[in-house]
Amino acid sequence: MAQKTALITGITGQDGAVLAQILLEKNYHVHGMRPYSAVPDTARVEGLDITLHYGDVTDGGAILRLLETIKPDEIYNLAGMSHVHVSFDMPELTANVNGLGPIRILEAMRLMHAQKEIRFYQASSSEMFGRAPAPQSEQTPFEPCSPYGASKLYAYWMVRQYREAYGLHASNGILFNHESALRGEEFVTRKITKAIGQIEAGLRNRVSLGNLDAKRDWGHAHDYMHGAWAMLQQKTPDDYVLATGQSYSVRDFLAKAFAVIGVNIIWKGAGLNELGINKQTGQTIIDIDPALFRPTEIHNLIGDASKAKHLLNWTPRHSFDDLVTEMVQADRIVQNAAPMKYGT
Ligand code: G4F
Repeated sequence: MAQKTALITGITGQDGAVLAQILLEKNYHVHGMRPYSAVPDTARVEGLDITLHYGDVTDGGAILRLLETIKPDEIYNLAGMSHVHVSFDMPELTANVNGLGPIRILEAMRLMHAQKEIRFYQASSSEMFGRAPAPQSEQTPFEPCSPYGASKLYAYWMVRQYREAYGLHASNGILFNHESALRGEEFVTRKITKAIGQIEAGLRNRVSLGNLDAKRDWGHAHDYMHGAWAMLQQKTPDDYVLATGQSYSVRDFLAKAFAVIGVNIIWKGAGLNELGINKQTGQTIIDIDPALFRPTEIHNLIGDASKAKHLLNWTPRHSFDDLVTEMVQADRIVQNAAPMKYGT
């Protein structure tokens, strides 16, 4: 079979790096688009046999030139302003990058459609469900409650629009939270596992967090990027939820993660005065910072991935326990000899 060419936008992030590894294993020629950054941002893809290009989803001309040059078979749009809390501070930028960015790619594809059929994957998000009651599936009406969720929802509908109006092979992957040792440190799971490694090594005393009772359906990035690839192998484009079907609170994640290094937590106090105490030593290891609460919050996400299971034969391989253990172990300073990797 001829070697396929893929373009990944947002290649320097967790998902981009994981997907690049999966595609290389499948013998793809992998191109990555990354925005200019004054500080080094390619650590996650260091050593991979890929071609990097400067480009940005806010620059339509750059995208069109790139597509004309590399003529990809598949495009995975993983570029985005991905931090939900930050989207409240930068709603316009969030709309431009997350909402309009995919349209710039779809427009370029539309211009090239006569020359070449390109398949397109859009990183849609469970954040689009917002306040909709769990469990959430492709049939659940969306009710976003953040600028991030609203921006992703606009892009979701535009992907469907281009699919229906112009016959583009464009699919939405509605992915619930997915994590790994490559997760950015600004997201709660990695923030916790990184802090645990530092607390264990005596480099800090505690970690400050926001809402401990929010529940998320946390899966492993490797499983989810494999699902993204599977979506583009289908003859017909479509929209799919990827999720584990189980949800845990931030508090549950903390308990499991600290248990990996043998620490049990006792909770004392309530609300903003709540503290997590190390049962063995009596030291405070968790406190609450009101600045980390969001103006509006999703309380519970649980995905129903039956459609992906049925049509893509997709099923998550990693359990919640596997995920938490892998992330904590990767961030241990005391006993961690292995370099960061996403797991298998
Ligand atoms: O890790 P988070 O920041 O992820 P969030 O907001 O669920 O979004 C992630 O998943 C989405 C898929 O549903 C993606 F679309 C999105 O790009 C991103 O990858 O926060 C998870 C929960 C929230 O309820 C938050 O309020 O953790 C709570 N939380 C509590 N303390 C915290 C903190 N979140 C962060 N980031 N930092 C804290 O200190």
